[in-house]
Amino acid sequence: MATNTSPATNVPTISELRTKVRELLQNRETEFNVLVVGRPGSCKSTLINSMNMALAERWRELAEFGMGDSNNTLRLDKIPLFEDRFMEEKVEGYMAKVNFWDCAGIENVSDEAYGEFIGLTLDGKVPDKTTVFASVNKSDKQLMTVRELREEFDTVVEENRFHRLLLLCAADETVSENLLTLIKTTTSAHKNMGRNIPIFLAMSKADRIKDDQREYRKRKETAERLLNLGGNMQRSTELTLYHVAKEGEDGGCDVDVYGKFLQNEDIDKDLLILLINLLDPAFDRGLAYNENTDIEPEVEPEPSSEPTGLINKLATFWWKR
Ligand SMILES: Nc1nc2c(ncn2[C@@H]2O[C@H](COP(=O)(O)OP(=O)(O)OP(=O)(O)O)[C@@H](O)[C@H]2O)c(=O)[nH]1
Ligand SMILES: [Mg+2]
Repeated sequence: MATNTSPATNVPTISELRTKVRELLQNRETEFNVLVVGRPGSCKSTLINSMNMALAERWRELAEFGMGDSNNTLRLDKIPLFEDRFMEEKVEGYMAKVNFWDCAGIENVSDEAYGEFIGLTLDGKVPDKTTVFASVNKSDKQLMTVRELREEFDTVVEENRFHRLLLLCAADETVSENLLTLIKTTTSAHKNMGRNIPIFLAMSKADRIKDDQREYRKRKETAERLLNLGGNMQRSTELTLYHVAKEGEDGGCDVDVYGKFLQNEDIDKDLLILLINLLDPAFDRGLAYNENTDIEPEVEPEPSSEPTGLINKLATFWWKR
């Protein structure tokens, strides 16, 4: 009997990916919170709307996103996916307990006030709809101290604790080294009540990388090194999301007569794979409380098996069950 060795046959179809997401969600009992951070314009809000599209198969502007360069997100905004909050409708088969939190874009800063704010957010102490800059800045010239921030945000709301952090970097921009270093330190166990919150990296606007692949590779490697993700294909990816081409830009996604995006299977597949990786229970290990908060910041939860590439890893994971 012929054995099928073609790697292509191992690539799951979109409906298999959706089924896998459903399965992973059914196994989760509590809210699953993902904090989406990155510089202004790194596609945080677009990612949240696109993720909803990949599952709900309908375009909804759940997160306020910039069609021009306006519409910057200013707040920390909790966005439940698979739920249309305007029509109070849930997408059947999905548990409406996955929240992607849209955060205001943070410039390439190294100020500890920003690190502390993100840390307090990850601990579930910063309420939904908090205005980020007004909270971190005391005045035009002065940032809040760590102590002042801790006093301001001193109460944990259990369902607002975070399980993953997703960092976005625009593929066509210089890596924000200060910001990435700050985030890496902030998510480490010694900063978060002993919890070690797994970081995922996505290089956004991948469609813009055509002629300068080499430069792009270097940028991605820099980001992975700063976040200690080198070679971990399950936690580092690149994405093109639902967007309208800017003037002078090629491509862009198809829209209907009302200007709403039409489904794009390539975009949806990449997002579903990212979500499956985010939901992988192997990454929950770091979230247990660790009394020893002197734990080395470098100690990180790793996936259960050796990743061999995103699709392959997923396919292996997929067919094994
Ligand atoms: N070329 C390209 N542009 C994109 C893509 N995804 C989003 N954009 C555009 O990038 C711009 C910024 O997107 P947003 O999602 O608002 O970025 P953000 O990170 O939420 O920005 P802030 O809220 O200001 O921090 C918008 O004009 C999007 O249309 C993509 O995949 N490719
Ligand atoms: Mg935004």
